[in-house]
Amino acid sequence: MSLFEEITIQQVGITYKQPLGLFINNEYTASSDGGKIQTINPATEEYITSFYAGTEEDADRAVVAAREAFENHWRKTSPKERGDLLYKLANIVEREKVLLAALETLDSGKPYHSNSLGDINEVIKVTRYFAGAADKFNQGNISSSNHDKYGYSLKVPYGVVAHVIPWNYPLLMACWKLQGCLAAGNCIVVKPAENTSLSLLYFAQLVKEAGFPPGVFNVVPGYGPVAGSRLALHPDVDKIGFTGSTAVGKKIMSMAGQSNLKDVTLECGGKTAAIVLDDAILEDAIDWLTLGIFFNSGQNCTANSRIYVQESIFDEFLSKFKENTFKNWKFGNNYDPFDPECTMGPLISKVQYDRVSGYLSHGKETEKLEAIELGVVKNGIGFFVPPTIFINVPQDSKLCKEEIFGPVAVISTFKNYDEAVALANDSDYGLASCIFTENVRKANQFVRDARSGTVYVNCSNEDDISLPFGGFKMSGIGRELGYAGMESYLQLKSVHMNIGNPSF
Ligand code: TXE
Repeated sequence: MSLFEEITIQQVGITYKQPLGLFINNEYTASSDGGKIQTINPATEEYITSFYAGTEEDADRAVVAAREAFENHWRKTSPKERGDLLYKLANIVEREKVLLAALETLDSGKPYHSNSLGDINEVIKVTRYFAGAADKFNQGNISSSNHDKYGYSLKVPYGVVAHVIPWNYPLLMACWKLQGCLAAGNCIVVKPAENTSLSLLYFAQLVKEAGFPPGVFNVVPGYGPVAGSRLALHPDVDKIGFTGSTAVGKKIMSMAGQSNLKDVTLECGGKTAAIVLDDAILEDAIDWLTLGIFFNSGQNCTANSRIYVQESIFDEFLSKFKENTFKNWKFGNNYDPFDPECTMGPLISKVQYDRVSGYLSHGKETEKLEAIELGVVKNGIGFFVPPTIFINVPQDSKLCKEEIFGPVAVISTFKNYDEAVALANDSDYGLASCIFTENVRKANQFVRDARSGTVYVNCSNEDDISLPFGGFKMSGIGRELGYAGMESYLQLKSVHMNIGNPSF
């Protein structure tokens, strides 16, 4: 029962030891029943390795470790101590950047140069951001009490916080949550996605190296309905943070309610609409929009998968959109995500490949929509899907309503601003919206009209970790990043300090 395996990633010339065990109390350990999950390279379909899958008992073990660490010492640490540890962690991640990025590419198929390195750079950035935030975003208020009383509110950590992570940004989505949560003073049990656990397992030993004490940071990889559900139902978990599908987000919320009414932060799916008005600078808009739908092969919760273009500029838009896609979005030589030319990798798994292919055939065959493929997949190995657009799609089409989570956009027209806003807001989701226009009044009006947690004006899928991120409607509850990324992991305690009357 080996807890490590030597893996070579030839493309970056690195051989390293991959941890395969759960990480509890700063040690790697086998799962209670010895069960493992196989992981494969989605670009080649080759087997990489197998890691231990946490059971309910293992999740319980991790929660006990986290609780003990919280009560015995972590809750007594100062914000500065936590910030210092996060700064150390950021430096260690920087040292390991090439390996971590290569690992993401191997395990998830992300293009190494244009995508994975960026993910790890952002992990470093977000770690430093919350290191600095540790002693700043947690201040309470003093109330205007009477002379005999001193009333104030404190922001305190929850205690034990569980996190359930998706596979589209394996380490980055984890760090969006974990760093703010640690900075706030909580202890953590995190479950990565089944198909992308390697990077977080490797990262765990870096957390230990930075000096985080045993039990503060625990990783329990495993299946959602087993380890994930146990964490959501656990009576001693105080809060759960989740990113994934809306269907599972609903289950997490319901499990939180069924058990101990733990608090939840949910970041669920999206169906971002982008409006292109006739005065937009088309080349710029199209650069953003192809990035917004094809980056990470469309596996983004904010992917601008619905594009509404003002009727009068539709033909020009379409021809420039096609040209831009052919030029910028490529599988690279030999369909190798490590190739410097590769900007588009495979989908994460056979399951996702089948799901996205199902939408493509539904659009083409069942709804008889006009589809245009803007790339060719030739080799038949790996879960590659060509960038595809559907033209003039009716608003009630499944392609307009459901999150496809692949490189697939619907492009339709509108006559005027009011119609465009009605179309954009016509969704169960409300994660993000975009508008492209040179008219500042229209842009400002859209910022007010859009029913979404984020509004992009003349951009799309823009990264900014200093701004809160989260959804309206069925896209979720709560916020990550920015001041909210720490506030989400703090709760308010009000204090009535009687310094006047010795008795009532
Ligand atoms: O997600 P799941 P899947 C959307 C996207 C995609 C669809 C399905 O539309 O096509 O979801 O992807 C854990 N209790 N997003 O099936 O199942 C699971 O182990 C507790 C959007 O992979 O939601 C994994 O760790 N946990 C999204 C995590 O939930 C459970 C990112 C996400 O998996 C569980 C990913 C359960 N019963 C997918 N079942 C985004 N918002 O960015 C599963 N999990």
